[in-house]
Amino acid sequence: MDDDTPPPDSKLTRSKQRWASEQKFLTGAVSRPEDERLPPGQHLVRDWPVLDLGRQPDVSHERWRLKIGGMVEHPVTLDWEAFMALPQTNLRTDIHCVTTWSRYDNDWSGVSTRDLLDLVMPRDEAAFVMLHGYDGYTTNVPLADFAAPDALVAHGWQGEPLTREHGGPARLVIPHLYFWKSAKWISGIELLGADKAGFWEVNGYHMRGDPWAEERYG
Ligand SMILES: Nc1nc2c(c(=O)[nH]1)N[C@H]1C(S)=C(S)[C@@H](COP(=O)(O)O)O[C@H]1N2
Ligand SMILES: [Mo]
Repeated sequence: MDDDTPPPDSKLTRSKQRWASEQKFLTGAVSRPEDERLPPGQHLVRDWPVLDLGRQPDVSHERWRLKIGGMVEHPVTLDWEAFMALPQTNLRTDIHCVTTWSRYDNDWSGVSTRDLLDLVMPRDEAAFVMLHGYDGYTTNVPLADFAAPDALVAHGWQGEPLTREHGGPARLVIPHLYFWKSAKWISGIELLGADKAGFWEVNGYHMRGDPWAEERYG
């Protein structure tokens, strides 16, 4: 993993820190009406924006490893071959980014987080997950959200390999949370007993990040 390199400072990073302190984009709406597909304060886009810390690691399939550890019975480090040999899942989901864009109908292929958890067997005390990316990015989620039935580590999008700019070879996708929780270039899944703030969470963003409750800022 390249986790020991601190994420770079950038203009976007600084504006997002400022938005958190100003509570930008909050509308005050909270409930999710049955027939509503677009969460409060969001607008629909057709293209797929690229957002990250400005460093897009180039990770070959040969070098790629996914380490799953922490509070689990059987920690594993998967190489690409072992990852691709796991049961494969295809899912269509929406994306909701905290910067207010949403994108409908993304066709993902990958390995469901439930299948990954079955492999390592979380201990009873495990309640949170820290995700690590090859760019040094981290983000935290409750284990229950990580284990949602439509969450997966994706290597394909619309029938093609996931591109490097969108987190290829593989990224996390947790569709029911804001997209910053979906770590690109995923290198590690670390199960924790107590919640711990990741990169954006340290910088004023929410520990859970439910778009329907507008959990933008913590
Ligand atoms: N490793 C890593 N994952 C990341 C990020 C990042 O900077 N590094 N940015 C997050 C944010 S803020 C968003 S909105 C989405 C953007 O994914 P996309 O570029 O594929 O749209 O990735 C998330 N995952
Ligand atoms: Mo984001």
